[in-house]
Amino acid sequence: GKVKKYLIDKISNNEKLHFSLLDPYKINSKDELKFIAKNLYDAGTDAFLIGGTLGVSKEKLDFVLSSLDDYEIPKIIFPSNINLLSEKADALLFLSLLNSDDIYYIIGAQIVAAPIIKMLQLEAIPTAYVIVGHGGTAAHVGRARVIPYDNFELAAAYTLAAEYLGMNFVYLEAGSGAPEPIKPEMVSFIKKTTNIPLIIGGGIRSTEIAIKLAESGADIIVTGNIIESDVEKAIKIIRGIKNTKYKGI
Ligand code: 1GP
Repeated sequence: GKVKKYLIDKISNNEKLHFSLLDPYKINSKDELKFIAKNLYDAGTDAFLIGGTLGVSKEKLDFVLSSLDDYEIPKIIFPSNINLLSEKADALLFLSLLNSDDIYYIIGAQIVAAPIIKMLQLEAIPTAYVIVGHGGTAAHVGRARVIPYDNFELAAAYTLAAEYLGMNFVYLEAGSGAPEPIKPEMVSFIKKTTNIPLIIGGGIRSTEIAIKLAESGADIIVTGNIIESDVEKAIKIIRGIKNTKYKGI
């Protein structure tokens, strides 16, 4: 568990982490990718997360992974299905979509993927995936029974269940491009109930909201769309959360 250790060590050190989500379907050229990746790396992003729900072929995935070889941070696959597996990654979030109505996304895809992951010698990081609010394409495809933005108790119950199931992380997702991110108040409510590290993503477009989420207890902030549309904004988000500590608010 090299990558898991790298992440947990930083979190235990009270550091706030940032994941740069790159969607291979949305990346058009190697030059564009190199420009974005260098900027994010220099700003201090902690890992590249590679994934997307639609249009990701093995070729596109491998193209993105091999273009990131120059950087000394982990390349972690964020799989939407079993087509997102590659030996070129350092690890993958081994996700179970806990609030899916379809058993395939809870344990079906996982049993098909597990022997392949072993064969590829990929590090699998047990992660509960829980979709909140807007949900976006991930909720539609994953048949998620989304948790309303203001149902903090329900989100906390899922998170606690994930902790008792032995997951290492909980990824609370509002959906890529969501009009509203997860509320900082929800994160803070959950943080008071459980100890499990929280990954928060979906619809995070401003430094202010990223900082609020980190102060409320988000351990890892994920940004995707903003990286491709405005890398300068993504850089500000990274720098902003790096100066932030959990305030217990
Ligand atoms: C999606 O949480 C991520 O899975 C990132 O969302 O693209 O809205 O930043 P955005």
